[in-house]
Amino acid sequence: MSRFTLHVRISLWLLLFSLGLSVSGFSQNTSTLTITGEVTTPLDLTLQKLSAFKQVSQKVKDRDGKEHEFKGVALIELLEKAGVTTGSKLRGENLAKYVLIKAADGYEVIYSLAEIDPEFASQVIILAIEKDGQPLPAGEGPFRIITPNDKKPARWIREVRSIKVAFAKD
Ligand SMILES: Nc1nc2c(c(=O)[nH]1)N[C@H]1C(S)=C(S)[C@@H](COP(=O)(O)O)O[C@H]1N2
Ligand SMILES: [Mo]
Repeated sequence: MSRFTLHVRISLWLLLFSLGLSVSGFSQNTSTLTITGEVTTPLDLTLQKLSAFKQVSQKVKDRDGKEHEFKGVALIELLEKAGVTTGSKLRGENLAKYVLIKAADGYEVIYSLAEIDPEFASQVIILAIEKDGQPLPAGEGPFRIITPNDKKPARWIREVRSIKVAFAKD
């Protein structure tokens, strides 16, 4: 093979590789997260919109006992933006509301509103967009819930796509 052909081949590979990278980066950046159900304002959030909210971080240990620092937005802030019954409105029948969180792989978890509201809970549940200073990788992000006080990370749902607020009672 001539040096020229080799050069062309390497350039083509590099081009394809960087195209692949930008396509996967693009799909991460355009992923959206919806907040619907018992809300006054349904939300359609992107990574960019989430970056505009106040950022908080949480240091937690993963299931292997390794410490990580997750950064993102307090879940309560997002629910408040969507007009969910929080704070002084979280009483009476509203205490029977929960949030159902669904991921890209079909995994689902729930939290009751009282578990998320700071007037009840002492922990701050976050919708993380960064881990150890980097955007969450594909398969984990772009959005992941972190619940620092849960002793097991099973509700730290990765690849969150939707959050729906609903009544548990009829
Ligand atoms: N989307 C999604 N999130 C998920 C899971 C899953 O299967 N799908 N598994 C959960 C469980 S059971 C655990 S123990 C943790 C594992 O987190 P890790 O992958 O960071 O170790 O993710 C949680 N989040
Ligand atoms: Mo797990």
